[in-house]
Amino acid sequence: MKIQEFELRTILLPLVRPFRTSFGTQTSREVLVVKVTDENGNVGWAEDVAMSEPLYSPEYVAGNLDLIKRFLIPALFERSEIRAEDIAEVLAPYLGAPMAKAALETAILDAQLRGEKKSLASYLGATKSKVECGVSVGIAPSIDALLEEVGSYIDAGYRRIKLKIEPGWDIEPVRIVRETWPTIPLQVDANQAYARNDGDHLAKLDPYNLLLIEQPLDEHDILGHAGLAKKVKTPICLDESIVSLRAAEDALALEATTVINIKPGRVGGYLESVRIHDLCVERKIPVWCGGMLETGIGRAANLALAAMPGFTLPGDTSASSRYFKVDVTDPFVMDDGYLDVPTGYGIGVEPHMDFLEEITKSKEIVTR
Ligand code: OSB
Ligand code: MG
Repeated sequence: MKIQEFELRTILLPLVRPFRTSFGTQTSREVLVVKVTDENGNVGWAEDVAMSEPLYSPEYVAGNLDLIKRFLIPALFERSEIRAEDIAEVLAPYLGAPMAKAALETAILDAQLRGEKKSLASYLGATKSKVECGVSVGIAPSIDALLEEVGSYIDAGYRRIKLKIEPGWDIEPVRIVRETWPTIPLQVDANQAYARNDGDHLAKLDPYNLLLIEQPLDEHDILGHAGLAKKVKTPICLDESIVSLRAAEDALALEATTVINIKPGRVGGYLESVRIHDLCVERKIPVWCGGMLETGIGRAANLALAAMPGFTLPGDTSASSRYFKVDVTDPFVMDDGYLDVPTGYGIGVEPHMDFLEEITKSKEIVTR
């Protein structure tokens, strides 16, 4: 396709409840939304999953907006014709920024697929029409508040609970949630909050039949995770550390992880996500789709990915109502613990423009 223009928009959406993790508390979601238009008028949408501040990863909204305008879009405009499959290579000279690159690649892929009248799910090789939903539960103000929140999700039909943990909020909340719901699939996410010598402490989670412990140590500490995996019986699952296919290969070779969380933004896009999925299928490593508090735009694409056959564990693919009172697209509504995979062309959803305009903080158009 020949790209005509990009529209770069930042929006701000309040969360239905504060989301506290070991890296901070989010009360709203600021999102950089990318819209691309090609010479034939095909439009593609994507969201950059970077957050307002560089707390989960080095990327952040204002930084990515600058990077995209200053370097990435000019590199794309140098090509007269481009396909989504070329984007990663064209942008590779500019280091890092997988979330910014993923947003551009996904918007272009959406426009390309709409032009070809094909859904993202079929393009990726999805085999499921609906996916099982898990939910990520923030660090609560009290045990009572935690039980109330988890109970509301279980009543809503969620099929897997993930508790955010940090030192001081770990063994006890897990013990009580496990005692209250003895059979619910349960896992924890530490977002790098522990140290190499916390192995004995984290082993105290072993009696509670957890599916996995997500990212206990620093994202760069692959050897530390390998050491921890020998001390702790609960499977280790890396999130922040898996920034590419190569990082996944290294972590598996070093036995630092036995489950992998794939987030398209974190690995540079859906095409790299498919490569990691394929590696995991070949190695019989269970995979699940992570979340970044996406709006309906990112959620639609994640559901297409999570419908691939290797995604054997429920993901952080929750319903719109878990995050927002009003979503930017038609809301994703859970039915019996599942969300339907969109079947329309491209990502299969479109933002509601009136609402999008209402929550827009800034908007600019970059033309060739
Ligand atoms: O570590 O998985 C994470 C949200 C923002 C940043 C990092 C993470 C998360 C979540 C929520 O756990 C996942 C979701 O429901 O989108
Ligand atoms: Mg995580």
